[in-house]
Order: sequence, then C-alpha cells, then structure tokens
Amino acid sequence: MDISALQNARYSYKPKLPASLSGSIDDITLEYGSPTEALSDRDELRNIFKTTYGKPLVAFSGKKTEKKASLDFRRQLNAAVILSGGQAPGGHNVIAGLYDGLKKGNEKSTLYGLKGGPSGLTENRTVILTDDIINEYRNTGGFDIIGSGRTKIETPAQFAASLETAKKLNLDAVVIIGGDDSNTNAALLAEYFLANGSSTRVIGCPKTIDGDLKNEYIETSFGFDTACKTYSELIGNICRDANSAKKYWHFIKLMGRAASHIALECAFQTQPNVCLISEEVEEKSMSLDKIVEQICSSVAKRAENGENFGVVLVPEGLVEFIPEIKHLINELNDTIAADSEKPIHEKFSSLTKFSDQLEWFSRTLSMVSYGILKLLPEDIAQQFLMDRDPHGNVQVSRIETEKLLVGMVQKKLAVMKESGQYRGKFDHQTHFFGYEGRCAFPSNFDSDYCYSLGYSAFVLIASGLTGYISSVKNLTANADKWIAGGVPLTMMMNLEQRHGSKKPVIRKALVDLNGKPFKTFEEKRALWAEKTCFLFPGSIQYFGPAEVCDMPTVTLRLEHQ
Ligand code: FBP
Repeated sequence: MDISALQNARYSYKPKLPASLSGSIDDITLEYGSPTEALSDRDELRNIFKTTYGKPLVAFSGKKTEKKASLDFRRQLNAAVILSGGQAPGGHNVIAGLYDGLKKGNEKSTLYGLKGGPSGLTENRTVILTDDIINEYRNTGGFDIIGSGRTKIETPAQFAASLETAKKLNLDAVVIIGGDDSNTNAALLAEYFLANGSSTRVIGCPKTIDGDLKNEYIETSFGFDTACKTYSELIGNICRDANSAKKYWHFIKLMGRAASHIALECAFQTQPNVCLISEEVEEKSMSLDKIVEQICSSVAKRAENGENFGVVLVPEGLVEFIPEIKHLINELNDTIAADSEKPIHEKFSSLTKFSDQLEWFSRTLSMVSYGILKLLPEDIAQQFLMDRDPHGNVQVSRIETEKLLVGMVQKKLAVMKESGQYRGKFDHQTHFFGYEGRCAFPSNFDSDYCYSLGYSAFVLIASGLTGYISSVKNLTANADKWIAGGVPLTMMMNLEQRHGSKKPVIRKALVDLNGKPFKTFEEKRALWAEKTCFLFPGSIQYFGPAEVCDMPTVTLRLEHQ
C-alpha cells in the first residue's frame, strides 16, 4: 500500500502511558473510593440504574501490593469496540490501546470491531481485529478502521438485539467510544445487560472534538486538542494573509455544535480581533443587533488606525443562543414539525416557493418571529426553513452564520458611515472549519491520551467493572504522571427534558463564564479588538522538543492553574 512519509513515521511512534499502566500488568492494582452520587435527580436515577447506580471511583496504581491477589489480568477475554458519533482524532489509538492491553493480558483474547457505530452491535456486524489491521491504523486520524455511526440504542428491540449480539459473540465487554449521548447509552446498556443477567460489561470512553464532555474527572474529551490545533493553524495562516494583504475581514465559523470551547481555544492560539462566545451571548441575552454592534465597533476602531482588515471567530452553535433566533427556531420547529412520526407539516412541504412559505409563516408564526425571518437575507432564511433533521429540528450547523453576520455588519457599517462614525473600507471573506480538523493525524497529546484511555478501558474490563467511563487525569503533567482509572457513568448524570419527557443524560459542559479560560479571554479581548495581536501557531509538530510537540491546549492549562 502507498503511504505518506508521515504516516509511515507515525506507525512507529510509541504512545506514552501513565506510570501505573506502563509496567507489568500483573502489578496493576485498583484503589476504590467511596460510593458516588449523581449530579442531581438522585432518587429517579437510582431507580433507573437499579444495579449500576452509585459505584465508587477507581484509580489504578502500578505498585506491587499484597491486595492485588484477587485480580487476574491474564484471563482470556472477548471484547467488542464501537466508535460512535462524529470523528475525532485519536479514535484509532483508543482501539490500539485496548487491543494491546487485551493481548498483553492474554494472547488468546479477542477484540471485535463493531462496524458502522452502535448499529454494528444491534445488527451484529463485526470484524475480528488483528495485529495486521491494528498496525495499519496506529497513531492515525479518522475512524475508518471500523467506521462510526449516530444510531442511538433506545428502543426495547434495540436493547434486546444488543444483548443477542453480546450472547452470540460471548462478549465479556463492550467498549463504547463516544460523546455525552453515546456514553449515556453506554450507562443504559450496562444497566440493561446486568439487569437481564448478562455478564457482558460496558465501558465508555470520552470522545468529541467539541470538548463538551468534561467535568472534574474527565479533564477533556479526546480529539479536542488536535482539532483545535488544526483549526488554529488554518486561522493563523488566515491572520497572516490578512496582515499581509490588509484588505479583508475574514469571518470564520468553527465547529463545536452547542459549546464554544473550540472557538475559545482557537482564540487563545491565534488572538483574532473578535471571538464570539455563545454561552456569553445567552447569559447576557445579547440580541443579533448587539453582536453585530460589537463586531462593527472593532471594524471601526481598526479603520481609525488604517487597518481595514481583521479576523472574527464564530462558534457553530451561535444562532441557537441568540434569544430572538432561539425563539424563532423553537417556533419554526413547532410550526413545521407536525409530530415526530410525520416530521414536516404536509401543507408546508407542499410549498416550494420561498414567497409562498413566507406567506404561510405570516399566518403561523408570532409577529416577532415572522419579523425576524423577513429581516434575514433570503438564502439564510431558507436554511432555517429547509435544513431539518428526521425529528423536524433545524440543523444549526448548516446555517451560514458567518455569512449572516457579514451581511448585517455591512448594513450597519453603511449606516455608521452616513452618520460619520465609520470612515473605513469593508471587504470580506467567509470560511467554515469543521471537517478539516476531525480526522487529522492525532497530536502527540491525543495519541498518548487515547492510547492510555484504551489501555485503561482494558484494565476496567479485566477487573470486571461495568457502567464506567475510562478516565485519565492530571493531563498537564508529563504522561508518566497521568492518573488512570474509571468514573461511574451515573455520577455524571442528571435528568433533562428530551422530546417531551425527562431522560437520564450526561450533563453537557458548556463554556463556564466564571472559569479561568473565559476570564482570561475577557481580559485580553479589548486589546485584540483594536490592535493586531495575531499569533501564528503553525502546523502540529509530531517529532521534536516536548515544548513544541507535546503541549496540551491553553484551555486545559488554564483550567489547571
Ligand atoms: P460528536 O458530538 O458526535 O462528537 O460530533 C461533533 C461534531 O463534529 C460537531 O462539532 C458537529 O456539529 C457535528 O459533529 C457534525 O455532524 P455530522 O458529521 O453528522 O455532519
């Protein structure tokens, strides 16, 4: 097979492990904490997770002790692994770490890859992972080793089918590598298996570039590091182009669904003129007009200094946090979606012309929402109307917020020009960075972190634990000082309203406006808005000094201060 020189070199990279996992597996011991509680709604969650609720935290240690006699890491095991949801750099290394752990324990152990996401489990689509397969994917990006999918295991039939597959393959464990929803699924599956007398254990692993699966015990989700570094390289290149040509304002939308962690981290790495944070927009109830005013203020100030160029970062989920747009989206969801069985209202779907659709909305939406819809540029308004998921919800990632903002900034600047508040020239370019970062070669941090997560998942399985998420902490220290273990999934849960009823879910971590990262950004942004302070981080370095190659994100470092 033809491969690139970097791919070849990455095959021989040896991921670093925490000291507790890097020695002989026979020396690994488990230290248990006290029983744990869920974040809230404890009685209801205790009732839902009757057999798996409230397990203790577990930390691994690599020191020889007397206690370890009861553990047998040399047992032959059958495990299966699932990649769930959007791609995130490092997924292949989680699988490699899990595989190596299993094989180190017992050469005869088997790791099945469940193909195409969670449906691989319900439909029993498998591949037996071998040295040849694993070696082809070590330290590489992507999820192509077994594929991924967004199927949610939620119906009784899907749970029963999962159990059937577990029985057929005689599985000791299933490892689900996914985000908050997939790990919620892992918790439900662990409970279902145990409650139905199955000995198949279920372990989760924290994945998502969005960085919103984190808490006291999960310091970051894997993939966030590499994705942010990839976007920051691109943003830094654009900053340099802007500073060279001095003729464009670049509006860059960044992936991250609801949370703005990616935008915030990229802002630290590149120091753009403006970076919007959705969580702040919501907290301060900032209207669209207010946001546009904030951007125009930077444009006008920089024009005074003769700098008619700049860079604006826009988080993907912004529109959902702007009060009036959120309201519009909710009304559209209610109006267009008849119900979940029949997602699009029949009458609406028969209207093909935008003018007819607008006329329909003049009768079905509130005056305020209709007014906003009419104010939006036609192509953007159409994205609000047409891009819907199977449940009838607007898919915000497909709304070109960056273009919407450019259009509104242009209009406001024209008004400011008339009143003499602005004397510059505004030319623009728009970009959307998302898929560019999800399958990049994992940084050394993600390569090491993911391999450790996979290896730690093996230790949890071999210890017979279920309903845990693999955890590796102390991530700003050198890898040998990382602390590996497991966190009971139920302790990260609460109940939330989903599709009309309260469901157990892992709480999503949005940007904390009182946290060190946001506070640091707040201190710096006024200067960035006016002066040119761009940073140019360049591409991810894989070989070289640790301070160039192994540094974790600024967000993680600030959170650890
Ligand atoms: P996960 O939450 O599954 O990790 O996916 C994250 C993400 O990359 C978001 O940033 C983005 O909004 C979404 O996936 C895009 O999904 P798709 O790949 O289906 O277009």
